[in-house]
Amino acid sequence: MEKCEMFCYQCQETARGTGCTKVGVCGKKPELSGMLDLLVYVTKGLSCVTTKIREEGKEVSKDVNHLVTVNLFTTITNANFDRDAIIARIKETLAVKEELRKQLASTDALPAAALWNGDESEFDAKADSDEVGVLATENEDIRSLREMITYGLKGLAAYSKHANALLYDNEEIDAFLQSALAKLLDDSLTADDLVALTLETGKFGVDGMALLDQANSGTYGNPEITTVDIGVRNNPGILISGHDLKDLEQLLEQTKDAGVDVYTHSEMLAGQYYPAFKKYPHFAGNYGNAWWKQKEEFESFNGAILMTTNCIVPPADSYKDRLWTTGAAGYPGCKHIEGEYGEVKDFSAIIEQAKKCAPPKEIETGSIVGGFAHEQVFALADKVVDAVKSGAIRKFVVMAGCDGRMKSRDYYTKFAQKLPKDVVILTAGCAKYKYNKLDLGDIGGIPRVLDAGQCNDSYSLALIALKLKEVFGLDDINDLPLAFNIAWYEQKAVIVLLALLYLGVKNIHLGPTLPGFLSPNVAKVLVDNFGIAGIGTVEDDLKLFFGEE
Ligand code: SF4
Ligand code: SF3
Repeated sequence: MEKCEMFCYQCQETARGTGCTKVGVCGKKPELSGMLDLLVYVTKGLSCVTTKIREEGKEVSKDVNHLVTVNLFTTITNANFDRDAIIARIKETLAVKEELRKQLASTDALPAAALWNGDESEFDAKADSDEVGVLATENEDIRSLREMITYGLKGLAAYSKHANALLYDNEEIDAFLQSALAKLLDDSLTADDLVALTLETGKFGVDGMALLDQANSGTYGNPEITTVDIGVRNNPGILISGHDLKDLEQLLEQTKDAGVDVYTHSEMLAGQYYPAFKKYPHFAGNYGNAWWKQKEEFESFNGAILMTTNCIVPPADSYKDRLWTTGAAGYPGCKHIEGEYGEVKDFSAIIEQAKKCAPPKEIETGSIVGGFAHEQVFALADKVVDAVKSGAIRKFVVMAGCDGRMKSRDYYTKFAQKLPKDVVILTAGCAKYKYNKLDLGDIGGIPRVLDAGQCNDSYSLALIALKLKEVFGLDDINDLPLAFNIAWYEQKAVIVLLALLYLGVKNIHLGPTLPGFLSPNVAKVLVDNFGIAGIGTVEDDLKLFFGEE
């Protein structure tokens, strides 16, 4: 293959559906893309060393586990555009790896990535070499499987990182994550081995989401039905986006007497559903929509904005000085707030800036309802089961996942609008913004859009499905009156998908386009074994799912 300036096909918006080769559709430039590839490479190298350390019966510290998860999270689409921050992570990773290598009784059989070391002046050349990056694997099918697993592991790392921030750790998940990264450098593994590793990744995806679910609900209580205001108040505000609830907690605590209101954006909407945050009177509603509307919504918000994770859209100069990052997120020229797990982050500078800002401009009024995570739905189980038994609810459709810029995503709005009135949508993730303001009504008091929360709360949807299976005495989850029409964008959706496949869910429809990283042969494996399919027209799909025109 001809050498391109960069190569990335990890997200749904990849150029031409095949790969960004000159510049990312997301705004990622080649010099950043190469450094992110190198960060993945050295993280795989470190993981070979840690896996060997475990094999020799020695322990790997939590700090090293956290380094791996934060590194992978940093490389997720739209998480971090700051090349200097990536270079710092590569240096730290190499230093930690070199130190750990000394613990090994033998370094025989370690792959090149585990043996390579270099200083910053060598990073660009290394990133540009044939050994680093997606195209380092020549065989198209092996590359496809390796990358699908890598993306799943990035999603798993993101969820683990959020749990870790709440001081929940699971050594088994970290050990798997690192051993899987190491296996991706092992040329002796066949396509069949990698298919098996894909499913194993799905198993740990379930475990990772379970860990985060425990961390979130153990720390902040179980999400509950909540009506969320989508209008504005009169005070200056801080808008918090991304997925990190620990950051939300600290921001709410530090702003309680500051005279500024805190609003959620995009995926942080789910923070509104947790009991622990309801005690803050200055916790205002949700402002705006999904991540890709940032340019207009961050402009009109007027106040300070805190990005705790992806998805960052390269900011306009008009509000760049109001955009702050923390955790794995970063953007060059935007101020970054540091803080290790267990430490209190200092948000005082954001708060001081916010105080001087104008209040947000109203862009919407009214409210939306959410908070239908597993415990809340279980509390309503009798009502739901009665509605299914009486035929008032004919079917559920899982429409979880991500939102994105592509016009073709209008499909999801139209699909939701045209759904038969006796169908209920189960959702999680920012995909919901395509239909959560359509006023789809309720069925005997059960809203027709049941929002469990963030993309990681897709775990709740799986638990709800398993509960329904038990209540209805079914042997197979696929016998439920349940269809899957999932939207995807970045790598957290990949781990959610692999988790669902591991749980035995068949016939998932994935859109708006199938992943560019699936080679024809790997796509065929998914179609033949799991019934994975793309989307068609709204009319055809309604007919397919519900037998209706
Ligand atoms: Fe392209 Fe997506 Fe990669 Fe960005 S993350 S470079 S849009 S494939
Ligand atoms: Fe959304 Fe980025 Fe994936 Fe968390 S915020 S679902 S796209």
